[in-house]
Amino acid sequence: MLLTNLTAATMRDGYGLREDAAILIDGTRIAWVGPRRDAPSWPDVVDCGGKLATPGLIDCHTHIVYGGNRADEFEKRLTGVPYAEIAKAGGGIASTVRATRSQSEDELTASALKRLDTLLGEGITTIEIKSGYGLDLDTELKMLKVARRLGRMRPIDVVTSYLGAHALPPEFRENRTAYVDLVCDEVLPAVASAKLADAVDAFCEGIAFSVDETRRVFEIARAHGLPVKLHAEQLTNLGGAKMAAGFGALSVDHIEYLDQEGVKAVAAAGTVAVLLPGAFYYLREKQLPPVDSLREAGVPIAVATDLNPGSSPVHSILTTMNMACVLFGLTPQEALRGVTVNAARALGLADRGAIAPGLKADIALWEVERPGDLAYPLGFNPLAAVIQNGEVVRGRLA
Ligand code: DI6
Ligand code: FE
Repeated sequence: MLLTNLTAATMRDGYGLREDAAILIDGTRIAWVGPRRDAPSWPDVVDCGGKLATPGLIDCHTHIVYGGNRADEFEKRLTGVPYAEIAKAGGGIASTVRATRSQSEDELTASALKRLDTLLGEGITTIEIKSGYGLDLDTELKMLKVARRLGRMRPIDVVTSYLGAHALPPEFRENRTAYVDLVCDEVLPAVASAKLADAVDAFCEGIAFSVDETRRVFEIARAHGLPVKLHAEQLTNLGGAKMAAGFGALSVDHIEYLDQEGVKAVAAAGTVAVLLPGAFYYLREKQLPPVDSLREAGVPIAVATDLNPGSSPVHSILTTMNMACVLFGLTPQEALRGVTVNAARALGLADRGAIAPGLKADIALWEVERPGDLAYPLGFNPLAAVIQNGEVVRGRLA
């Protein structure tokens, strides 16, 4: 089909704005984009009524598969108990682990679908989903199977990450090394041979895993041909991002405490910096990520919801874009690049994230005048329609 009478934010360069444009979709791919008057003639023409077209949005960091509820911890934190202290006392991630282990695949699927449907309502066409609330072989496999299944149940591409090194499970409290052994010798190889993960992630932090422990996991990931990414420098500066860059990591995520040396390493490796303002907001953090240094070093910046039951129960990519602007000082253009072209790069996906010939026909149409309108209001959703894989899966184009 030929979409005409639209403004296209192609994201090729800045917004890559094309006014009075047309987009030709042939099968599952974009075949052509340019000025309406130069459009090739095509039998199936749709007048889009002046809407804004962007690439389908990409949420490149989420934990939407989980059991249980941690609203009680929110209440505790607001009486002054810190996140790290709740975690040490057996709450936090460990509490979600207990609930996730006790639920069936069907139960986990049902609750995750509600979260996914909320995100889909804001034009997301690709989502990354992590494991990491199982921490044993069966539950990690269960979470990843649920994630894959979600991708078959809705018009969305799901990319999965195995996050075995997320927290130390209670049964290994006295023996950290034995848990890292389990991840390296048993679970990661099983996940890899079942082809359930597209990447390997870890949480490198004082309350989680050290740089040396994380490196062990990454070496096994590399041996299985899986790319790595890292939750790094969220609460302290351990140097995890630099180590991850040494493995050519796809992304380093959070990075509020990343120092200049870390920025240099990440820039040299071509690793994407994924900013997660939802966790910063909920944990009422003060340390800002080094946005100016990342810009100066030319590090691509992505933005994601980090949707999870504890530190970021954020079910909105548009709100997250706004938070990235208000809290971290990104421009609306950087925020939109952060959920399109740079988010695609953070997932290692070269076939999407922009509107250009040859790329996947994943497009969101918005009832807005200009792309800056997407990151500006809070709680207002101007989504008009979504095309995924060349098919209209939501709303109306005209
Ligand atoms: N960092 C995060 O943002 C999530 N995991 C992580 O390592 C939060 C996990 C949680 O609190 O449940
Ligand atoms: Fe996370």
